[in-house]
Amino acid sequence: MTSPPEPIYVTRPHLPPLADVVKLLEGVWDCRILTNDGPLHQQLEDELALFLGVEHLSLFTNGTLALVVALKALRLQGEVITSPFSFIATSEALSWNGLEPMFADIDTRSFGLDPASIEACITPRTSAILAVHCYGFPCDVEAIQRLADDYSLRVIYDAAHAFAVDCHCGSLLQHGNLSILSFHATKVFTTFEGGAIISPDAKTKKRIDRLKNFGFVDDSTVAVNGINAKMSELHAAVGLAQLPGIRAAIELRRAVAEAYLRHLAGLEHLQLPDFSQAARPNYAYFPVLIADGAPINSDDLAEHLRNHGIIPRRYFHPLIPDFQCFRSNASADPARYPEAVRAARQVLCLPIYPDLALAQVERIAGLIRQRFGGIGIAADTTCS
Ligand code: T4K
Repeated sequence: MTSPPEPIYVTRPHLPPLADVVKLLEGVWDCRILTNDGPLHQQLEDELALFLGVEHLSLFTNGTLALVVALKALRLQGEVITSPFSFIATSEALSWNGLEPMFADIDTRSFGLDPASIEACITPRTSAILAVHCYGFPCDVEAIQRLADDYSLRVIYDAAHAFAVDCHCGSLLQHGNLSILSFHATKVFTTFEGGAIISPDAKTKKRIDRLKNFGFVDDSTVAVNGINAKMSELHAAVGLAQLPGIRAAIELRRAVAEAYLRHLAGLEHLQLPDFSQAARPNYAYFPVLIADGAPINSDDLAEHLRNHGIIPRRYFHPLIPDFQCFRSNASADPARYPEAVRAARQVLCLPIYPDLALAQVERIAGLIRQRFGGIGIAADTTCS
């Protein structure tokens, strides 16, 4: 009897050769430095900064703690304008800092915050904008910076999805006061669990490095109420082994994305992602929007694909303000963010990862066409 084929999940980690990790771990076994700014941790910080085209990078246990510490480092108070269309960690990090999320609307091309909606949310209590480069698509960084300058606000980018993305003026991670990355198993670059903060200068990096190490300045001095959010040598080893192959892995992702775009082109009622928004995209996700007038909705399509062993995900449904812990928030009102509501209703993220076979992409696209009821080619429905 033949076993059923493996399901195709929304993502699958791209792992470095195990021998490369083991080689690095042999050094750890020799020197017995397991954590606390060990040699692999230092090496990964240096190599990642170089690779990403940034100057100051601090490694973290995960992206959520990086965000919690980034917000703490900026000494924010009051309200922070943020996106309802994100992973819940974005707003949870605000709550952990005693900050109140104020949900603004997004635009459904970039899936980032709409600057006009941000401006409408500003009150005397607003201290910052926490924007998300959702799916790795750049936010409107120039417009957001103009608002920050006009209203004296700080800007933090949740760039959990935006590893190695360039906008038209270089690394996307250079914008705002701080950016954070996630290196979770489901991300383009992974250390199993991990994350980072990108700082604009050495002084800020020093403060952040203290914050992630209990606030210690030296053995007997704690300068600030910190936390333990350090990355271990084991996780750093995985990152170091993965870095040499990451550009090739992103190229493989590109081939998958282009195959989807080709096979799904012209399908009426289906909005395809626009990767041209970034000068150098990372193809982290492949979100499609199913228009309200379509013969099926995103749940129907997800079910149809699941019946064929394909497991897409509705990132990000429910919206953050729909979760119990944010429902009583003053800005948790769908009338304030209609485009985010629409995106959450219509979105489906299709499987994308470096070793997804192009024949499988063609099969998934064929199943989608089939469920839409044939090949229905329309004149102008793709955005890429
Ligand atoms: N900000 C944003 C905008 C984020 O999206 C995230 C995380 C964060 C901040 C916080 O960063 P971290 O603290 O996580 O570093 C996943 C991830 O857990 C989460 O990291 C990610 N965003 C979010 C968008 O997605 P789930 O609940 O979808 O994960 P899970 O376990 O269902 O995985 C999805 C699929 O991936 C599985 O069906 C199979 C595959 N997979 C997953 C894991 C964990 C594997 O093949 N191997 C694995 O080890 O949340």
